[in-house]
Amino acid sequence: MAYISPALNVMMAAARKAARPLVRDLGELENLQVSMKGPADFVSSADKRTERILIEELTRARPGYGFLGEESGTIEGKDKTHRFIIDPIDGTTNFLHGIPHFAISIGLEREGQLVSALVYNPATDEMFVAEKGHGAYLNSKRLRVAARKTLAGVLAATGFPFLGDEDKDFARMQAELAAVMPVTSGIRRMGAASLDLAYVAAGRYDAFWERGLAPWDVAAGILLVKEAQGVVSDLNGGPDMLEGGTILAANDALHPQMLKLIKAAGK
Ligand code: 2AM
Ligand code: CA
Repeated sequence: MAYISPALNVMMAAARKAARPLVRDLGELENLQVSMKGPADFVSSADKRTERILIEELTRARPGYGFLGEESGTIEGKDKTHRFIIDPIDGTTNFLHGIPHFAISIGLEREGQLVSALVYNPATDEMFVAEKGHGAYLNSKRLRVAARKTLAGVLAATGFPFLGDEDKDFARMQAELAAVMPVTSGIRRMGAASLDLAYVAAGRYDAFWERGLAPWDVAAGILLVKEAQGVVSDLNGGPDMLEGGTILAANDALHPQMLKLIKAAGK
């Protein structure tokens, strides 16, 4: 069984509560796809509502903890040693299109270190959790990154640069795809970084890399991968993947191989 700390228990309860209306919304969005009004406003309000419920529930159980949320930004708490990092709907574009691949992501930092993590996909009811020093779990099954050691069989995941990013990012992405595609068995681009990292932790993907991410996209996923015995770094191979915007996650054998490929492509 998973070791679930009291804090993680609180995070799981908050995520389940915030997820309930999202499941209803998903059904509604499937209908809105064919309406003229379009679902964009609907999604923006779902995003805000989800973050509000999460903050309310977490604050009730842990008054004083600070927050960094995609919608609310930084909320200072009285307790300066704890901070929740929240993405209310990661994979917003999927949600908007009625595609059941999105997640609530919550990471908890204690003195600047990630100690508890949750990535929950309400549409599939897959709850990925990790506790520093106690492993990563999917529902209550212990997770371990894939064992594959050579690039040939690798299924890698990535994300594309966002609209508005400069041309050089697109050129670099194309170069990276051109480098990775021929030497691996495939690339996926599913559009929710938190789930990409959870899938690496679960051994579904062998590797994941992306640029231009925010802390709330990756906070929980970083701990999930580490606790599943994976290796996570930024795309320079350094430790700045939470704030620095770039990330590479894989097992210890593949991580240096992927890093070398991606770095060489970016030159
Ligand atoms: P979102 O769905 O919460 O926006 C897709 O490549 C990943 O990038 C998703 O996790 C998505 O999160 C995130 N993303 C999309 N636009 C972003 C932006 N402007 N800044 C940071 N992350 C972004
Ligand atoms: Ca996000």
